[in-house]
Parts: sequence; C-alpha cells; structure tokens
Amino acid sequence: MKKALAISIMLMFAGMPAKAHVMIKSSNIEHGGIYDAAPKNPVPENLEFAFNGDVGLVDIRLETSTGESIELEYVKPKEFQTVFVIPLPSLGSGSYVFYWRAIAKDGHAMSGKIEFSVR
Ligand SMILES: [Cu+2]
Repeated sequence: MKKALAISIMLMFAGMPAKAHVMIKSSNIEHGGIYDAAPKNPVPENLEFAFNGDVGLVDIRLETSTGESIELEYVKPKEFQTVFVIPLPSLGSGSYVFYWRAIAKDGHAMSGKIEFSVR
C-alpha cells in the first residue's frame, strides 16, 4: 500500500513537466535581429510570435530605443490564442523594442521583449 502511494506520488511529479507554464515558443523576429532598410533583408511585414499554449494578450508596445512609442494597427483578440500576428508599420533605420505581456489560462502572467534593429 505504501509502495503504491510512493509510486503514484512519483508519477505525479513525473507528470509535472507536461503541465509546465505556458511560455513564448517562437518569434519570426528574433531578439537581437538585424535588418536592412534595403530590400535585401527587410523587416518582416508582420511580427509573428507564438506560445506553447493559449494565452490572453494583455498588452503590446513598440518603442524606439529612446522610448518613443510607435503606433500599431492591431486590435488585441479577446480570446485566448497561441499565435499572434502584429502588422508592423514601415520602420526606418534605428533600434526598436517590442514589449509584450500575456496571461495564461492558469492565471500566470508573463512578459518579454524583443529588441531588433534596422540599419
Ligand atoms: Cu502556470
């Protein structure tokens, strides 16, 4: 009986990674990404980022390196979803920071930033 309990507790812990917190999984613009104003290596038209589970997007912000806010034509979805596609305005030479905040279905808040530059 005791052994069965120990095993079931072990299985419980073994099962935990599968229930790990939702995290950002990928982004087409990498943190530290460098693009060219020339058409050879342009900034993608959309910033597309994905999580490994559904999240509610709480806030997004695009700023220049000096903290100037850049307007985004994007309406945050009310539903929880995994992939977000944010249309980007045309960006001149400079450094940019994209900030995001999201909340998982289990209530966990998460946030991050993606810095990239155009030369
Ligand atoms: Cu969590």
